[in-house]
Amino acid sequence: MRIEAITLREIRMPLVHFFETSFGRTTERRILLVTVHCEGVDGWGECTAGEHPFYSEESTDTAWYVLREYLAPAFAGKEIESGREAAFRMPALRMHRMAKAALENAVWDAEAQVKQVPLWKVIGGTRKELAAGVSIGIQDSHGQLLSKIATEVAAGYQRIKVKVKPGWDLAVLEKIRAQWPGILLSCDANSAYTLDHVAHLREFDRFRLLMIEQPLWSDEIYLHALLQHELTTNLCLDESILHARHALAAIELKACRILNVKLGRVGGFTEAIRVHEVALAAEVPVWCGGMLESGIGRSHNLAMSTLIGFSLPGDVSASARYWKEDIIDPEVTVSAQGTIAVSNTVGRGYAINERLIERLTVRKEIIRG
Ligand code: OSB
Ligand code: MG
Repeated sequence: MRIEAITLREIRMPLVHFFETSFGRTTERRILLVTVHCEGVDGWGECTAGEHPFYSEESTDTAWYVLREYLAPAFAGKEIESGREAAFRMPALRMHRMAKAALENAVWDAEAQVKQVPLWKVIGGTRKELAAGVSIGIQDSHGQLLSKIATEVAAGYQRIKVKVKPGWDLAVLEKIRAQWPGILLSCDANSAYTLDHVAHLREFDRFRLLMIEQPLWSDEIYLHALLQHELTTNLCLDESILHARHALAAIELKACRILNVKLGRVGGFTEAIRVHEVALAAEVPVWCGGMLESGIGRSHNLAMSTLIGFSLPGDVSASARYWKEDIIDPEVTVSAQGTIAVSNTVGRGYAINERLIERLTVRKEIIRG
């Protein structure tokens, strides 16, 4: 298929409720969307970079720059057959994986549409029903957090994850466990701790957590192995895993027993599939992480979660938890059992609400071949 043009656009979407991690609070998303216009089909991708370079070095603006100056010009006007080929033909610039993923994933979407099959089948997925979990940010008070958890448990979500940091951890987990002794519970520190906290982190063991996600530095694997050795609770790495070689290193060093896979963080479907294969071979369970995506990124996450190794509930939950109105139709919904049914429709499985996208757009640029 020939890519005739590529549209970059930024949309603004206010969150229904703010989302706070150990690195800051988000109230409104600035989301970069990529559309590849091929003969007769439009493939869509979402860049998962944040508004500020806090989770990783990328931001909405750095991704815009890299896509406009380097990535889109390398593909506009070119012949390309598949998402996998897009990964191999990506310009040799370092890092900027979220920018690359937005473009590569748009090509995967276009490929699925041209082949007239669901995207999840193109990537080799098999799951038909996905287990959904939620990630709940740091709140203004313990009471506010407990009431949010009550809402999500009542909605049926199969795993609750809470954000933690020094000063918002042991007392919070204590209260959660007192109220819900049996739920599948985990926490995510987004690198808020150091090795000075080993004794402190050992106290987490009594809460029977499924995992502690990314307690230490975002660029560290080896020291997570030292920490894992000191804890009974499973560690899970998020920020530290940028590609399949990192996944292999983390598994061989026993730096974690669970892996979080994010399409943007690893640079797109091609590398995410490789990470999944490394984990599967080592029998390390993986799950799909979230980056407060709009429905477009969310539908890509659902496709990825159909791969067989995604055996734990992910951070992919209902559109309505984030948005007053999502940009896809239908929106993503979750059953009372906390599951998401996989769509059998061609492509990503959710139509694009172009009128709403147009209304939310604050800048747009078309790169032609
Ligand atoms: O670490 O998983 C994370 C959101 C922004 C940046 C990093 C993370 C998160 C989440 C949100 O936990 C998951 C979601 O999309 O609900
Ligand atoms: Mg995380």
